[in-house]
Amino acid sequence: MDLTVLNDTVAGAAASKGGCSAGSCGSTDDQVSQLPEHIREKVHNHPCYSEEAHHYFARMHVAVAPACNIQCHYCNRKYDCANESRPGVVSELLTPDQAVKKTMAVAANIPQMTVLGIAGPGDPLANPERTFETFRQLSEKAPDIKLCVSTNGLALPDAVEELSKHNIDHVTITINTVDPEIGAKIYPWVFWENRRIRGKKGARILIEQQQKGLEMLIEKGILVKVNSVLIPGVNDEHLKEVSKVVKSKGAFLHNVMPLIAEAEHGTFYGVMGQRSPSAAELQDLQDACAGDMNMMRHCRQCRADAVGLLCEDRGEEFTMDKIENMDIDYAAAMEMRRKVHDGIAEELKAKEEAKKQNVVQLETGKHYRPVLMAVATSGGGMINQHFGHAREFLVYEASSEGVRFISHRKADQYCEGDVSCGDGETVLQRTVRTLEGCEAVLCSKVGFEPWSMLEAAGIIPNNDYPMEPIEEAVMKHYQKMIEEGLLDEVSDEQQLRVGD
Ligand code: CLF
Ligand code: SF4
Repeated sequence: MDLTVLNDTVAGAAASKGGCSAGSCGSTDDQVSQLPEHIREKVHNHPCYSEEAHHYFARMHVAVAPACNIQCHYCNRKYDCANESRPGVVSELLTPDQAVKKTMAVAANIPQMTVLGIAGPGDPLANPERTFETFRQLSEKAPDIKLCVSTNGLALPDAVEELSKHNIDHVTITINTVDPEIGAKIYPWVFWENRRIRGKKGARILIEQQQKGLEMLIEKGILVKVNSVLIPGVNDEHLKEVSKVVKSKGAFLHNVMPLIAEAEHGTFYGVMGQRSPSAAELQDLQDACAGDMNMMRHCRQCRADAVGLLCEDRGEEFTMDKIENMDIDYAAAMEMRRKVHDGIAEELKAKEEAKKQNVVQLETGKHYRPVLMAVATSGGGMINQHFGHAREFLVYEASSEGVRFISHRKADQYCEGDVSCGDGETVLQRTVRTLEGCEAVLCSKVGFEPWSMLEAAGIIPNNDYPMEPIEEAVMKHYQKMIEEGLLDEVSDEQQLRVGD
């Protein structure tokens, strides 16, 4: 048992509680706190279903499902299912027994791990024996872990009854279209009733099964998240319609993910030169869909054997050879897990209270243009990472309406050496380019060289808010920019909420 994990977590919780008590900003991300109690109870510690939870709680995947029953043009079957993972990643395939052992080992060593998902490497429901055997054993042996599954939906209607028996209250369906014409451009075939069915006919079957499965899950009271892959020129305009349809049927959250199409992955789209969307195109579409639906913006397109917080992957620590040598006392681990979860719950409650109490108006009462800021964090909802250590930056928008999370942007660790990326660009140059559009980057520390390069690119580095809650720091910095006369006034009517 790794006691340092618990100590770090509890210490982190206490530290951030102290920081939080000073107040919070006008966060606009109140999706979870505004939910009905019964749904809130289900999502409060699910890192994918709650943006807030993803700073504190971890998930893990077990790769038990190798087969698939459809073909997507963005998938190469040598790799993990690209409906929920980055293409080009290969996971260690496990038997159900190995998967259960691995889950117990991770739960004992990472008490923040609350969710076990099956998301590949193929389609979990095209491998029902392996998937359900894993769920059956885990619902008996580790009842405190939430079970979650992600599917393309073709076999979903036949699996709903079995899913409902295993305490699974979260299902993700990847729905890229509700129109068979568009479907035929994404899915060359589906394998249905022992035959390969191509084109529009196959796409129609898939769409009908997805919609039927969605309705059946809602009927059973199971929470449904819909994933959609944004494919420019194929389903980009159409995804607004998809959002409307799935919301009307009761889906709770929509996760629009960018297509990743690289020729070296050997996918149809990659080879044909189909382009991926830009960060701005993705954000525009997410904003357009947000009028109809709760949008997920913090998805990391995890691998089918991912372990840890969404922003990290600790899979290397839990390979089967390492697990075989671990001595796991699950009863003791359960006790520790409970303590850690209680500590996090207390911290989140304190944060929520502070948010309610510290809504302050700016003296000026004026309205300024929104600003994008990047943040370096290693979790816990704090500004707690050195610029050079960041493997990703979270991007927030500050405006008169408050602070909202926009997206994450991947980076390489500059501190490992500013070597060339192979295309004449250094790691640091590439990181600065990744932050395009942001006007500030908040981190716990930043070195001289990146400081100058960021400034030259019009991105102001800042290390004034170490160990402060992210949203509070972003709003403070926005206020500072206003005071320094850096922002244009948009109107004098709106008020700005700000924490102290
Ligand atoms: Fe896994 Fe998916 Fe469950 Fe989450 S992932 S099965 S819902 S526990 Fe989450 Fe990863 Fe995005 Fe998936 S960040 S790829 S949405
Ligand atoms: Fe690949 Fe997943 Fe599509 Fe199957 S459902 S073809 S594994 S991306």
